[in-house]
Amino acid sequence: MQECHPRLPSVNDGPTVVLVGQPNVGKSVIFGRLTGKYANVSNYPGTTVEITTGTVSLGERTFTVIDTPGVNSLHPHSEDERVTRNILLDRRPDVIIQVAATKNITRALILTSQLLEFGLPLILCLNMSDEADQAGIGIRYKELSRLLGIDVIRTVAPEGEGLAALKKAILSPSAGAPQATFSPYIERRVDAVAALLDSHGYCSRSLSVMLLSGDPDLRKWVECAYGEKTRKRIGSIVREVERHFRQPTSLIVMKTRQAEVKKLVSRIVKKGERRRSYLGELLGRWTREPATGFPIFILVMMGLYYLVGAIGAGVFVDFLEGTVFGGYINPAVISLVNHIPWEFFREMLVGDYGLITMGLTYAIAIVLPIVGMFFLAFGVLEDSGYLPRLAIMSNRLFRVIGLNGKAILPMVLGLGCDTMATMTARILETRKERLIVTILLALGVPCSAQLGAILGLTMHVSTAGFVTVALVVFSQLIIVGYAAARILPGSQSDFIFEIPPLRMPRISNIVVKTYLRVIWFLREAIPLFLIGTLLLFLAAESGLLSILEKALSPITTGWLSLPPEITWIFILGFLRRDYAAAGLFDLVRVDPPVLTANQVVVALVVITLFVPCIANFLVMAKEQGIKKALAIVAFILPFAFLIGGLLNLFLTVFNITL
Ligand SMILES: Nc1nc2c(ncn2[C@@H]2O[C@H](COP(=O)(O)OP(=O)(O)OP(=O)(O)O)[C@@H](O)[C@H]2O)c(=O)[nH]1
Ligand SMILES: [Mg+2]
Repeated sequence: MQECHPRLPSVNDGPTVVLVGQPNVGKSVIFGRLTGKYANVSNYPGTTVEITTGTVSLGERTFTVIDTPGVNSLHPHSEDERVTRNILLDRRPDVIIQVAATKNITRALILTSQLLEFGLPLILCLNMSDEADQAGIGIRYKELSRLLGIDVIRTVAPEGEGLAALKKAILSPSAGAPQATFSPYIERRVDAVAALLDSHGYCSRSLSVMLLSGDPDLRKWVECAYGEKTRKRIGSIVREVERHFRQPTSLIVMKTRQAEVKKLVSRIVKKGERRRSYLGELLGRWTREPATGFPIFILVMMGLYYLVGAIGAGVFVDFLEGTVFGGYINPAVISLVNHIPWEFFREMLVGDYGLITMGLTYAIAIVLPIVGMFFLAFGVLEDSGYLPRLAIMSNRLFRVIGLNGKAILPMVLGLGCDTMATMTARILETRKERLIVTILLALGVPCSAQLGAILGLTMHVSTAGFVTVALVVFSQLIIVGYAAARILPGSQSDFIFEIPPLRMPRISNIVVKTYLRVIWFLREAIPLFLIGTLLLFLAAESGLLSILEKALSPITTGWLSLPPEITWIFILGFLRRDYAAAGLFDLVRVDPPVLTANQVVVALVVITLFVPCIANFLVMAKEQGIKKALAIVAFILPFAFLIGGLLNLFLTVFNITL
């Protein structure tokens, strides 16, 4: 058979276990527990948007384990859901583990009913049973297992509870039997479609039900895999069923499943005493309601401002830059380097644009403490379940810019790293929404190091400076979003978003996550910082830098009223946003400062709105195609200078000093 789906990244051949389940139910925690490999774990739906693979050895056998993005059903609505559905079709896993939140067992069992139709070995892992216990929801595990014909295992993944039983079950799983029986009319059509697919011989009942439910994506796949003739024959059966019923077939299928699951649930769920956690519930409600939610939001932001701006960009940077690098490392390196007879190399290493005195110092002494603090604070926010709550409060605002509250996740994650966040845009349902989010991320969502520099620098300047930068950037996001929502073709989706409960962040998860992010930052940033410094050094030595400074002076010193030194900062901005931020940070902290308060604010606005860094550009090209990525950059670059200049004009005309 022809290959009709994007193949997975190469994984070892051999038995495969696929973890599937609704979003935010603990799949990635179980993946980590099984494979010993960390997959990102956060308390919001949509953490995993791409598959992660690892291995586990059980007895004599080594299984490839695949962690997948959460799915609400096997009729995908978004890009990440499609990834999961396609894996089941492509990969013919040897074992499917459905991970479920025990508290939401009804929803989980609807997915189970779909998974059983694949006819593949299935294990149902009822996770988060600690939370179900608290809510007074008891499960008759044995009975459920008997009724479904598969292993049902109780787990509390972060504690490792039930993992041994899960591993045992992987070695001898059973396939169970389809639960949902549809009306005889539909059953006959299911069989007819399945017969057409039978040459494939794989999960034909499940495929058949999905096709009858009207899945345009699958129809294309059928044409590719079975040819046009089969697609047309199936198409005519699908249309016949559609004509027969007044309602969409998917709705009828879903109703049958719901009825079956309802019967099942009444047999296996025991309601017990609910143990209330008043504080958790109260806080959970307060963060969602506007009257209390808004002040809490301000408090959270102030906390972030203090941690990243005052402690990260203040105390830690001062210590690392002043004491560690300024007091020990740089003097020691300079005295060593002074033994080198060639001035060119001495300058290259420790001069004004020295690899060590500038490149490494910026990366480790300025950016690292800022992003480190940010990652730590952000990890706590991610794990508490606070971020998705912002979705409710921001839904109205997002409507204006062609999105809905769900888009808050990629936008807020952009504050960590715009590159990662651009990938998270996959959780959005329509192409248009994904494109708008990609544009806005590239345009005006500062990444962690930039944000840290904004916070740190405006602390040097004034609160008015911070407010100005924030207002200008925010208003541009709204204006551009508003325009994009009207200009770009495509549709906007409804706001359906699962809000998880507030959970106590787990220190071990936050430590691992922050550590991995810091390592990732060092790996990504240091080479680029060094390359950037080298290029800058060569440009300065060859005289190219002063030529560029002159050539760009109508914009830099003219339109923006900034000193000529700003040129190299803008050039670095092309490479990495945080490098530009660090450069600016350095220019302001020297005594006397090279920039006035107004200039700092104008420069910050420009570098925040400035082009995305190389990594972000590459991801944009991957997700949206090179043409759109180039178009976005072609729009943003002049736009950033335009807005910076207009702000400068405004401040000058009205004689405002920040
Ligand atoms: N109390 C409790 N929390 C859990 C349990 N399992 C996972 N969690 C928490 O639930 C949240 C979601 O876990 P993930 O592993 O990221 O969930 P996921 O299913 O991979 O989510 P997506 O990738 O978004 O689909 C995290 O905050 C976990 O710490 C559990 O058994 N009990
Ligand atoms: Mg996950």
